[in-house]
Amino acid sequence: MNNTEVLKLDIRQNGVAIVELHRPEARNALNLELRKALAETFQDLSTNNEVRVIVLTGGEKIFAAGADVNDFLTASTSQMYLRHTEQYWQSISACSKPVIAAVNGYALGGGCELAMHADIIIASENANFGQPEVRLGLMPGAGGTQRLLRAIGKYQTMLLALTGKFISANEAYQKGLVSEVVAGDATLHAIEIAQTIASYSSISVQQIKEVINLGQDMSLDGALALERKALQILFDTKDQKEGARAFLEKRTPVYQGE
Ligand code: CO8
Repeated sequence: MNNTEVLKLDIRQNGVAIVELHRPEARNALNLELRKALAETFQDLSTNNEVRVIVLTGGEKIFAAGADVNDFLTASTSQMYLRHTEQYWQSISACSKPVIAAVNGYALGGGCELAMHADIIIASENANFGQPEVRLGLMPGAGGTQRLLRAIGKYQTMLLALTGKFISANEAYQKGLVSEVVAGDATLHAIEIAQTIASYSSISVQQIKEVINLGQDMSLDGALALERKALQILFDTKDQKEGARAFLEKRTPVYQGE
């Protein structure tokens, strides 16, 4: 699991991994090389026991300007199909550990879709979100019509996807696309949140993530049953007993992830 030219990786002792897109000359446009590097990195982080929470950032200036338009110049339908780029996205969406997107600057097109693969989105005040594919004779293809729909509803999604307009971090927050807007660098704040989450039992954290994500597309009764079962499973963990004991003994719990 090494740094590549287009992706930087920093794994910290406290269980937080920071994944940084690094194509500044192309505004972090997601070419195939970057998407493959992202997929491989997320696969490795998913199975790395030292990592409990992942922060995904584009650095201080921009999150990502979308798919690399150069990849679209001559591509045919069958070439696009045979790229099977869904495999790259799946390694991010299937990650069992919480992913926090830290958005400074633009998150556009595939960049906005990448942010929506995260579980929490922290944006700096200067961030902008949008699905401008329609301006290029295209449409979103990695969740911009579906994840956005589930996040902000039909009428807001239609407006963004059909006009290609950009919205500010504060507008995105008001619509429910962003978890928190911060005055400074979104990455620093995302790392603070990641540290808090990493200090909890990784089993309970992963169960919470799984139930929220699965439950969102289930019937309420099914999702409530899933929630009850996941809660019951936690009663067989050492961490659950440690959490209860530590509370009663008025001390900080020491979780083992077991
Ligand atoms: N693809 C390729 N190159 C790009 C992209 C991009 N998406 N965005 C910027 N660049 C390049 C520019 O061509 C320019 O290159 P050069 O220096 O060689 O001329 C360099 O980055 C700097 O760009 P700007 O001068 O435009 O920089 P600004 O800071 O003035 O503007 C913006 C930044 C606002 C981000 C602007 O570059 C922009 O609007 N970019 C395009 C945004 C866009 O239309 N995105 C949607 C792309 S389509 C898409 O995402 C489809 C998703 C489908 C599925 C998901 C796949 C990942």
